[in-house]
Amino acid sequence: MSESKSILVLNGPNLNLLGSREPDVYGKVTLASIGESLAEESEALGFSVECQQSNHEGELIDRIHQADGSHCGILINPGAYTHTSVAIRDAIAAVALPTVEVHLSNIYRREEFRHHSYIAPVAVGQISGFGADSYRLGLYALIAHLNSTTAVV
Ligand code: CA2
Repeated sequence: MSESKSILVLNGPNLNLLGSREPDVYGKVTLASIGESLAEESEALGFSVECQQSNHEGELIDRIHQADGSHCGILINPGAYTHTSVAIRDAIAAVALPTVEVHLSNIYRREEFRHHSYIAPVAVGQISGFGADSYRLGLYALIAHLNSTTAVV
């Protein structure tokens, strides 16, 4: 693991609308409040988080590249790019930072086009279907992974 104990939390398209639209599908919690909870929980575990969101594929890729050297892992909800973006998958593979994929909804209970993730094969794991708790569970899983892979010197 790199020296940094900072985790990049990256959110893809339309997730800025969380809490204001389609609460039956995505819940009533806002992205800002998810970020605040993650900041508190990560601090208790000796880590920090930097939360970002973009509606643009290239910008998400730039942020993944920039994470290399400044963050030790990535928690990502790629939104609809989960099902379409070879480019985001390649960026994650290229930086080789441990990455956990999260989804608010259970993508396997929804339309068939959501059943395939381009990201899952380059992620440590995936958590899907627990609403805002998916982020919390994903954060714990990522930190457990980072702690277990830290070299003892
Ligand atoms: O369940 C998830 O977290 C998703 O990544 C959400 C994406 C969807 O395309 C994926 O299949 C599963 C959609 C994000 C849209 O977010 C909105 C939030 C509030 C209102 C409208 C959209």
